[in-house]
Amino acid sequence: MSINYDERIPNNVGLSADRRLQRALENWQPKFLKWWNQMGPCGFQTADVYLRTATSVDAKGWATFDYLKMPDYRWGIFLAQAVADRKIGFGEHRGEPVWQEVPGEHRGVLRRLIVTQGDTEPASVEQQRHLGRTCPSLYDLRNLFQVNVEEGRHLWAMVYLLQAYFGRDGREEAEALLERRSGSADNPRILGAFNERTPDWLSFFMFTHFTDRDGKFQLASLAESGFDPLSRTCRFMLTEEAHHLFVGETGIGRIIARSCQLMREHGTDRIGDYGGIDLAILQKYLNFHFSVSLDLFGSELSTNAANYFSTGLKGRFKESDRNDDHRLIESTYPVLRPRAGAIIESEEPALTALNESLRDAYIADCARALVRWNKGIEDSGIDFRLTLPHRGFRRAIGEFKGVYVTPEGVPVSETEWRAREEQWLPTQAEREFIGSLMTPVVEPGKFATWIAPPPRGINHQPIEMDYVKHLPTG
Ligand code: BYC
Ligand code: FE
Ligand code: FE
Repeated sequence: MSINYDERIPNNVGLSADRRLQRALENWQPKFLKWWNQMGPCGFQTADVYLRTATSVDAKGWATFDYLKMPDYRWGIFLAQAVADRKIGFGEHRGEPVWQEVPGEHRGVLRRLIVTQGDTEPASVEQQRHLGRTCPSLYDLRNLFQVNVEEGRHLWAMVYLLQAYFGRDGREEAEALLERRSGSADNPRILGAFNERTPDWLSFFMFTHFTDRDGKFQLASLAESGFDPLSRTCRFMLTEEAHHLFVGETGIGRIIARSCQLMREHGTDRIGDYGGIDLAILQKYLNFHFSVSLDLFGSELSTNAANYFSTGLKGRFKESDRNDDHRLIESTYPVLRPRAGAIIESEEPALTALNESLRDAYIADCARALVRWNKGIEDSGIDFRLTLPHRGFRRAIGEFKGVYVTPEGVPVSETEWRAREEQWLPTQAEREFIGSLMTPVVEPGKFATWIAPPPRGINHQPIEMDYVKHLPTG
């Protein structure tokens, strides 16, 4: 399954054999590049970045690393290897052969799922476009750009499906994906989190940890799809996604390590004067990014979600590892719901509760990372523990929308919640303080005051390698 790099659009889908599709994608390619140049990493398009590029889709050794200017990155179409005789694993069509073409009756719904997924990818690039100028190190700068070019490739992954399988509608959607803008008042991105700002690197690491992790769970669910091209696309995207999650989790871990070091050195937990980030401020950023990412799973009770599943379009996380009937017609699932000033657990039809069960898997994954961070804090002898806020805290979608819940999970009045909001979420002054720490560090091997160096470099290279060369001057 090696990738053909001789073509204008690198691919492993035999693009040259389909002239119509090839023309459609070659027509979209310059529009993508125009978007990348306008909305991609601001100020760094001519820098040489030590990037990995996909060379095959094998489990082992699928990438090469080299210096590249980002607009020269070989964005392309890479599907994971087909599974022979694959069968639909869930829903009404369980046991039937997977679809290689879009079933007519599911066309609209499937297109919508693909568009929603595709929309997040360029959105994140737009959100992160100003971060290069305030990088804490060349190592981190390179990781930012790696994430950015791969999110660009994820857009290609979805645009391929739209162009290949959805005719004129698909072509129109592919154009619209380049037209919406993160945070725009009149043409915003589709999902809430992708219209928030990512103004500083603490936000960036929180985003790659918490919001890219929604990507992991959504892509894994779509990788179960009965529509085989979607499944194969998502399977390969997941291998790229792992790096984004690595950037987020280790980025926050390194901030924590540095904060703990400064706290010990100076015998105080207020380390702002020493160029560090107080763990209490980090907790507030965590509260924000966790809650905004929880909204991405949709409503607790969703007939959309039930339909995606019953029709075989979107499965559950690790569907095939589960020991049940994979149809869920009779099953129930416990869902937390606000009721008359309390939060109660209510057994709901498992089919309509699928968004909530995916959210549960996500929360458990976030909790595992939190244990690792807290272990680091504990090992430094510091008496502070990070926590995940309650799932009802600060929600804008679903059952908890318009309900005021503390991070501990206590429903309170709006007045009380607003009075205490500053204890839970970053204040303007704290955001400005974090902003003030964001002075660029571009000397190879050097790191900003607020973050520890990583234990090792990229691709077995030394930490002090010049991961980005020919930086803009001034
Ligand atoms: N913001 O029935 P419901 C990633 C809408 S991240 C705004 O509960 P459903 C990445 C919803 O669309 C992964 N609107 O929704 C990460 C619906 O609208 P309509 C992205 C929202 O369909 C970092 C209405 O509310 N992939 O890859 O059950 C960097 C009713 O909601 C939100 C996917 O999301 C929100 N947060 O579930 C780069 C997978 N939530 O139809 C990339 C594809 C809901 O009434 N998408 N709404 O107009 C899906 O599976 C589903 O669309 C959702 C929503 C899970 C998002
Ligand atoms: Fe992505
Ligand atoms: Fe990602």
